[in-house]
Amino acid sequence: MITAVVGANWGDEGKGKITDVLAQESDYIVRFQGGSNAGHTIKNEFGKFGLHLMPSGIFNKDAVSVLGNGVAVNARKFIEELGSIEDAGVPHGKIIISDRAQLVMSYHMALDAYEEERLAGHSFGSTKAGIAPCFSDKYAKIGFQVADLYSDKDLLMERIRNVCSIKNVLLENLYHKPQIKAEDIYAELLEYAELLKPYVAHTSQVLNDALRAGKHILLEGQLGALKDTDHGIYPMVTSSSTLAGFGATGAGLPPYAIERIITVVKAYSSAVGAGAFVSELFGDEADELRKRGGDGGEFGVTTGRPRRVGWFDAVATRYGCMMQGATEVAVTVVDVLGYLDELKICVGYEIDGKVIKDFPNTPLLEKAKPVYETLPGWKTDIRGIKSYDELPSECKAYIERIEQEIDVHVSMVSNGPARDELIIR
Ligand code: 2SA
Ligand code: MG
Repeated sequence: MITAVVGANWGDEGKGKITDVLAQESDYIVRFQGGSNAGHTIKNEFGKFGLHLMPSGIFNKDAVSVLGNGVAVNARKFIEELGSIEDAGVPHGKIIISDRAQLVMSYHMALDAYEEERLAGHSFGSTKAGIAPCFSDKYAKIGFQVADLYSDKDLLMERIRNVCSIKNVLLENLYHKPQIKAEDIYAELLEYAELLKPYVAHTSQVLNDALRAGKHILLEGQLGALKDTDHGIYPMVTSSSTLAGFGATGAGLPPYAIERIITVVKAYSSAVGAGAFVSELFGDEADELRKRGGDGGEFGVTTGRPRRVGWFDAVATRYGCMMQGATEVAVTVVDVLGYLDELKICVGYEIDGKVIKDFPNTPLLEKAKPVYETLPGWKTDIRGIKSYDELPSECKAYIERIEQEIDVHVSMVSNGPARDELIIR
């Protein structure tokens, strides 16, 4: 059977932790989209890790970690990350990378940074990990799949020269930056061929065989529904689908086999990068929440930049859960909110004098003002609590109000960063 762990919000919901917990009972843990733009924080007996490309299941030595065909693979980052995990003494399991995954090239990262620089005050706030240029090239059919690393030199050179002629027009005329040379790109591909060789596999075949053999497969999503290319706050989105439905494509598995879609919902809102954020907080209130949030503050795991924070947005989250096809919800970082006298929940958007409950398209979203409901705080530290019934009544009321708004059963409540700080309801 297949389980997916995905995000309902703007990313950084705590999917890494939930994946790490579920990975203990999984045979395969698969990343199916995104690339090293992701930052998944995990705290376990080996230490605290900020994973980017590596599936969060790497800590189960009996499971296979898979980078599926839907992933943008940065070979150098992959080796670097693996090295840091090995240096920490983690006895990890086998890792395989799809021969159909796209390669992130050095010019993708450069072009991502140049474009953000060119857009200046109007930039997307990308992670500069080369994600948008890499996925654009994939769909423009000028990208390189991992399998291409082991193909005939003449064929490869022809494609490289084509890429150079396209990219160099941009580099020279738009960005006024150094051009790329075919020999350098070839050398880069040779380097990646060497680095990735031990890991390359026909992963969709491996996964389908595993599925037929009754193995447990866990699909690990990156970012959240609101950063999905189609259904998110376009164009302030990422360049691959963040939805569980895409898990079938990005891993090469049958869609009907995804039985459980655990959608991770953050107990307050956070986002990085540009884009409308209706329930955003500013000033001291925001600083306080940012400082107390996450595990050591709400700062980007990849870029280190401060995250924008705000009240729980029920309109956006209900939509996020719907787009994910959530079968159950895990609410995370609830412990962080224990300092507040009262909490607000955004239960509607006011647009041009009318209150709506269904998440609108981007031009309308830009005009939306939050409609809040206020709930009492619980004013106590809930870390260490092991059962749902033992939570303070105000905390349960907050969770149950969220549940009512999103209309999906809350099956897990995370009350701390560690693996065992998870209440199963
Ligand atoms: P990109 O780099 O092309 O995918 O950026 C496009 C938008 O997607 C957002 N984005 C993210 N949002 C939250 N978390 C992300 N990962 C890191 C983390 C981010 C970091 O976990 O902290 O370190 O800053 C992530 N990656 C991409 C991005 O902000 C753009 O809005
Ligand atoms: Mg993250």
